Amino acid sequence: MKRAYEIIGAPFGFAANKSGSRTAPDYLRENGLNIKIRQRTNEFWGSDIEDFGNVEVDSQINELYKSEKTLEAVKLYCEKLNDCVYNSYVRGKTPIIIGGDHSISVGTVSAASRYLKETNSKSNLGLIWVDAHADLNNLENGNIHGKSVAISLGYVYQDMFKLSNLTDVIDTKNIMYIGIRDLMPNEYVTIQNKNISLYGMDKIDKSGIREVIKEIVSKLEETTDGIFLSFDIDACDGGVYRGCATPEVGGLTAREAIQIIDYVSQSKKFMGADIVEYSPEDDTNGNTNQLVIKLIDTLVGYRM
Ligand code: 5AB
Ligand code: MN
Ligand code: MN
Ligand code: MN
Repeated sequence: MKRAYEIIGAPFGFAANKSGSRTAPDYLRENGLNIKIRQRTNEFWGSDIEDFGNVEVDSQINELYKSEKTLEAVKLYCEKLNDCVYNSYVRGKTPIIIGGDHSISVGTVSAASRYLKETNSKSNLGLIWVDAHADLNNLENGNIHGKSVAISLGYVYQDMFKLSNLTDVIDTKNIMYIGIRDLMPNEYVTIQNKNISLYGMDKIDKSGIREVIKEIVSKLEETTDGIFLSFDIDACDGGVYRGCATPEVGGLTAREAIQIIDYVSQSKKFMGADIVEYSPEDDTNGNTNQLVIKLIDTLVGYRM
């Protein structure tokens, strides 16, 4: 399917235990992204692609962080990102957002939902969350990048978020988790109580990734109006791909990750994706850089 992709950098890294992901968008542009995307996709593979540039962390957001108001910083940044991604949809683009830590998905997921609401009168967004973690922590303490899904659902920080368009943007029945292998007890309880679909590594071991992703996409194609993919690099095997804040051994292989992206991005309901948590400074052997470039190439239609 031919699409007009728009790459949007989201260099926000204040919400993780380590802030290495803040440099990822610019680092990737200088290390593999530009040349590959321009040459392969534009001229040969037929899809259009443009680099929008970054949604910058401005001085006001920086100040909030410095005065220990990280949650306020996340909110302000995600409001900015929401507007940018929403406008990308209005221009007819398929946005591909490069994080930043996973808190930026509060901005991207809400933007996809907002666009669906405005075009279909209701928002019935499907969300595929590929991650070692569920990011569903609903406790007030702890790193905010571990709570993005909880914020999108309106399960935490309601005082702060309820008047914004960032929260209450997705239904639990439309969330599909892939690759999860490190759940907190409160996340486990929420997943059980709300009956959220979870395809952990054990399921992938048993059925194979092709079956898993086919099942997920066909369910969401039937029941939702659009599919957004949120891909945390720590979903991939942390024994091999060390370039993120929280590497976890026993995750996806490169081929499994590529297959997920390849399959999802060919769905007619695919609305775009974010790729988050890549941390160049933790990527001492460059493996993760190569993987991320490959994943972005796959997203924008470079196929083998
Ligand atoms: B990520 C953990 N649940 O809250 C926590 O990388 C990990 O966006 C969060 O998935 C990881 O600290 C957040 C143990
Ligand atoms: Mn995550
Ligand atoms: Mn994670
Ligand atoms: Mn992570």
